[in-house]
Amino acid sequence: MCGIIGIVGKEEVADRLLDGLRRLEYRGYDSAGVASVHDGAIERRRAEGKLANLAKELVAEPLPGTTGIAHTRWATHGAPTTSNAHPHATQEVALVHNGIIENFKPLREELIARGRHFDSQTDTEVVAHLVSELVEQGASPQEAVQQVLPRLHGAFALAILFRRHPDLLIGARLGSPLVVGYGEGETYLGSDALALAPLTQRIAYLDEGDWVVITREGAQIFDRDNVPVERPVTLSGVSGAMIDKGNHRHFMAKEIYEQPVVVAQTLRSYLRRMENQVALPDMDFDLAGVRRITIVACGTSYYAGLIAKYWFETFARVPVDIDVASEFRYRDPVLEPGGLALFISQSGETADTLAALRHARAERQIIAVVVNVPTSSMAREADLLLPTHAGPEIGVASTKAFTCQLAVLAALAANLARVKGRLSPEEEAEIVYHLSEAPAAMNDALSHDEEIEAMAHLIAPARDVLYLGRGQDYPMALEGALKLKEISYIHAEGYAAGEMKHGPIALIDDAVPVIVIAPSGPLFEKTVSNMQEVQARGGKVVLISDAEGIAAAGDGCMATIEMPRVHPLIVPLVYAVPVQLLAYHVAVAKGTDVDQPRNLAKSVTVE
Ligand code: HGA
Repeated sequence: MCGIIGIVGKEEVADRLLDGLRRLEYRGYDSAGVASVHDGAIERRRAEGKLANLAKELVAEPLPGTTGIAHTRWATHGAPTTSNAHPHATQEVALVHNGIIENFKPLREELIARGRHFDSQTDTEVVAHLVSELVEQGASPQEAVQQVLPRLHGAFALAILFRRHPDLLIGARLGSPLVVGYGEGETYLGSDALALAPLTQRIAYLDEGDWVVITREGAQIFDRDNVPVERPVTLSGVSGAMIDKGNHRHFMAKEIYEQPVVVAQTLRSYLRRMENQVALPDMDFDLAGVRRITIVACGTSYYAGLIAKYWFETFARVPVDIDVASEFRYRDPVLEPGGLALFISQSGETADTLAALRHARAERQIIAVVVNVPTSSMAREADLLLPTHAGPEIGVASTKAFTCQLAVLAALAANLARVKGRLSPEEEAEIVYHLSEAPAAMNDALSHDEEIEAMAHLIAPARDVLYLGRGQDYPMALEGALKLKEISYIHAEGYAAGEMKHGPIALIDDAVPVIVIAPSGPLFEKTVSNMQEVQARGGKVVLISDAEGIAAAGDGCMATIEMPRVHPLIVPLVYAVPVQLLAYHVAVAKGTDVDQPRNLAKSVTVE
């Protein structure tokens, strides 16, 4: 969601700000804008829609200046128009914001009553006016920001530019992420280290409530009580090279294809092949003492959690509660002190999940996180950090992060089972063996890409699509429906196969394709019975199964997709591939914007 970058530089900054926005565009593409101070005045360029529009604007009217801020927007308050695009500015200040100012209405009314005029419908603009008012009354930038921050409720990462202080920016964060980058005679602000990668690798992560004054010479950081503090400077290790699509048409396709490699990479840190054991990073709590697990996540990560619930319960016999993060803390969950709360997020910044994590911390839970960004807020606040090694995921629809999360969760479940005395060395060796087989089986799944592409026209015209699965294939059905919705805009629902007769079967007719996920195994026949109930009502089925399953139940299906026969533990890793490819090819057939689907953005840093 909204990406921020700011530079106090030695040289002109417009091109570098634009380059930074290119790295942040996955976070939002409703509009983009830049501002700088030049010749004693604030200058701005803003454009609705994708970054390319701003780039054109900057060619038509270049933006001079060596200090500047920039923003790519995912709108929360106010339509995605140019007037609502950041930076928001008065004559004295310009600022960019990621987050939501929840009390913006009373603040806006108060400011209007004092005669201030608003140009946008955003929540953000109040901050510009509050800071500007004080500066106009003679406050220094530091004094103004210090007085305004406590008045803001909600979440923010801010970068603020001052007309009369062309060599300084102020940043602040509460809830939303913000980093400081240290260059040679230049200093930067950014939503993440990736945005700053070509400029510097030397990064300090601001803590909750911190604010910072940056100049060319460096940064002075203050905590929420305005006490000067030091935050460690780390080397980000993020590549400065622009992430590209390789030979693929879309990032999503590239990321689907990367899965065998990144899953193998992830598994390497969790499996000791020689010892036939799973291995977790060191932890300073007693995993064997965990009696209950609470999993909290959003979207695709939540479905990874739902699959893991089956594993934790089956292998370790530990009961699992699971909830979407946006509901979790508002239902006042009963959490016994000492329980393990497990949070799953690609970015590690998902606002709902982060808020849930802090709630669980306050309820004295042990905090474990599965994240793809090991420097993220969640990673820094965890007792146990379980990183995935998927590499940057740029496609808005999550693919490789999901399968890497599954790999880590499988290892965690096996480890828990071992320390609980529920897994013999032979059983553990078997798990290690099957997990190690997953990348090759995923490669095999990818080899069906062309067949899946060829059947996309069967799904593309549909208005509604159902996905069915049982057991751990049920969350996969949910994930399949989510993928299709996200990128093809076709309404899709995932259902537990056996639940369909309790309602959704009423939807079945020959215009509603039904995707059935049914690998051979103990649940196969039951799922196939549900599939036949669909077919008996004229429903058109696409069956995803292995050769044996297709031989047994493929007749009468509109299409079949054959997967390799694999151990149940790795079925979700393997079956994720056809589910993703099907959504991808349907979206391509429909001509939608696969990597930047409408209304969505990645790294959801607002609640
Ligand atoms: N509330 C601001 C910023 C939006 C944001 O951070 N989205 O992730 C706006 O609507 O412009």
